[in-house]
Order: sequence, then C-alpha cells, then structure tokens
Amino acid sequence: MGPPDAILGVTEAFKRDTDPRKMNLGVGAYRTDEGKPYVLNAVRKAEQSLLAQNLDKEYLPITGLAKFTSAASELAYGAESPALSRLAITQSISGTGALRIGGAFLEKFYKTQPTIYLPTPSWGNHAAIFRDCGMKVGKYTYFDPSTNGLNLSGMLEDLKALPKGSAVLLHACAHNPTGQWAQIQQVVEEREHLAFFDMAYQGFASGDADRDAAALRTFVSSGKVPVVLSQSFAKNMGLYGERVGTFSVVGADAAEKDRVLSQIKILVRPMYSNPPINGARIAAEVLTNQELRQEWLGEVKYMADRIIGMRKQLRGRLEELGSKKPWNHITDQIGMFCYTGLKPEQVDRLAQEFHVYLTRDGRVSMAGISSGNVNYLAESIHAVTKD
Ligand code: PLP
Ligand code: TYF
Repeated sequence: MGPPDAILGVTEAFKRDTDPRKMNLGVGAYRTDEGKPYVLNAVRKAEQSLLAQNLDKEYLPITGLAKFTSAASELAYGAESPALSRLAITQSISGTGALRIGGAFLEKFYKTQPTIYLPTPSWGNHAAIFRDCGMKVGKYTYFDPSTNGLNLSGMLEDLKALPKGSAVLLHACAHNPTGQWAQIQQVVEEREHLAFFDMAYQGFASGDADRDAAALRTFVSSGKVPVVLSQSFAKNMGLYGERVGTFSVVGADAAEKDRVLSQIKILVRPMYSNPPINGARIAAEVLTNQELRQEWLGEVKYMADRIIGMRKQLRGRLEELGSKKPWNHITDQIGMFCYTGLKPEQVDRLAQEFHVYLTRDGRVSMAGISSGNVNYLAESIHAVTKD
C-alpha cells in the first residue's frame, strides 16, 4: 500500500468530517462565495454552441486541436510575439501532462544537464513528475520562513551557483512576486540556464492575463536563453477535470521548431497517442469567439478579485482579534494560495479541533474561503497560533 497524495488526501479527510463548520482549504480549486464549484458562464456558452454543432468525436492529431494550441500560444506569448512562428507546441493533459512531456523531452534531449532545479517549496507534484521522467531533481532557495515572503538574495545566490546551463523551473506567476523578475532574469541569462516556465494561473494573480504572462514574454523577447512552457487551463477557465493544457518549446528558428515538434510527437505517441478533444474545443471556442473571450477575461478578474478580497478580510480579522503575529504576508502574497507559516502541529489542531483542512506545510487555498466563513477561519487560526 502506498501513501495517499498529500494534497488530495486532505480532501478525503474533509469529506469524512460531518461538522457543518468544516472547511476544505487543501486543493487549489476555485469556489464561489457560497462555497460551490464554479463553471464559468463563458464555458457554459461555449459548451452550448459546441453541442448545437453536432460535432464528431474522431481522434485529434498527436499534437492536439490546432485551433486550440494556436489560440493558447497567443494567450501565453502574446498575439504579436515573433516567437509564435518558431514555437513547437502540443496540446497536453492539462498542466501536469505538459510538465510530464517537458520532463521527458529534457531527459532525452538536454542530456548534459540531467537535473531540474525547483524552488523551495514548489508545487507538491513537481518533484515526482520530473523524477518519474528519469530526471534528477535539485532545489534553489525561494521561500523565507522568517518573513513568509521571498528570499530574493538566497534565490539569486543559488541560481548563480548552479552549473552553467542548468534547467530551472520558474513559476510564471502567482508564485514569484512581481518586481523581482529583472534580477532573476539577469542571473538566469548570465548563467545561460534553461528557463522552464510553469504557468498554471495565468490571470489569477493580477486579474489580467497579459500582466501575468509578462515574465515569460520578457524572457522570450530577450532571447538569450532557451525557454519552454507548461500551460494549464484548469484554474483560469475552471476546466479542471477536462484536462486542457499545452507544452511548448521556443525554437531558435522555424526549422528547429519542426525538428522539436517531430520529437515531441515521438514522445507523446507511446504515452497516450493523442489528447482528449472536448476540453480543447471548449477552450478554443472561449479564446477565439471575441464575445466569449471578453466575458471569460471578466470572469477571471472576478475570481482573482474575490480571492484578493478574502486576503484582506482574513488579515484584517486576525488583527482585530488582537493577534500578536504579523499577517502582512496574507495580503502580500499573490495567486490562489497563501503560505501561512502555520506549523504542522498547528495544521493538525485546525483539522482536529476546528474542522479546517489544509496541507501540513501550512498552505491555504484562498479560493476555499468565503465571506460566510472567513471570521470562523480567523478565529480558528488565532486560537492555534496565540501561544
Ligand atoms: N503547476 C502548478 C504550479 C500547479 O499548482 C498545478 C495545479 O494546480 C499544476 C501545475 C497542474 O495542474 P493541472 O494538471 O490540473 O493543470
Ligand atoms: O495544488 C493543488 O491543489 C492543485 C490540484 O496531485 C492538485 O494543483 C493537487 C494534487 C495533485 C494534482 C492536482
């Protein structure tokens, strides 16, 4: 018997709890202010339009639905990006599948550097994904537990100390605070590292999809280091279970793009032959129908703003309760999660005494908080942190 997934295991424990006050702050999935899963209106409308078209269910090509990958690449890299003409892109089984293709690609074609370096902490699944691709997994400093913020100098030092040309995983947004990118990019370029961007939250950090892609786009336009990207539509389009994403490699020129794409096809074929069609059709419809696209961008902003509002309320309530601990990191951090700094024993007490469930590293999914339970959460956190 193997151990359960650390994040999905939290949901299991939550489901077993029968207390009406229970809260699931484990898995990163958006909830409405009523605590319900949210299917975006733009997605519902795209589904209706697809249904009315009576489409067939034939296999997609190995690299997926071209209408989708082309619209997705414009969303990530910018519609005007000159890199689009030399971009090798494939549809993937959401962000996880994109990372898996990327890991397999690097393992096979970036052999001189068999290690991928991850920030500490990173998404809990990253290390396992790259390890199962046959890569070695290394670390660089990221989080500073004393401030619950970024340890920028530690991060830059570590990136400088890595062997030249290392593969470095960077969270494109909602992990790296904005503003420090220029320094990070400078070091990555000096050391000629390969930048593996993971973009699972485009639009979720700032509410603006272009702004959240700024770091990726600056690296690409600078053109000094190789850039690859995993892209997920799970969170920003609410397509979690539809498994919609892409993996792409920015080629040096159109000929390299063709060679890379031919190798990606060879990797994908024995993994799953070709990707699922339904979610890609939905995303393509939302991205290319101008009316739906505008509605979608508004809904992303709405979700991002609700989360920002919850950050303010949670911090404010903790301060009103007279907590002596600093809670500025709740509003300083961006994206879907908050690293609260809660210790594993405090997380255990939250579950056992207060029916509040999160991962033992103290990560809270902010999207699970609503105006109906933010006070209860503040009181619970205050109770386990006051002595
Ligand atoms: N990358 C990061 C940083 C994530 O947090 C997640 C999940 O939320 C993913 C990738 C992949 O998620 P999915 O496979 O559902 O797209
Ligand atoms: O980090 C999260 O909460 C989401 C959902 O193995 C998730 O990324 C969690 C665990 C997992 C796959 C997805």
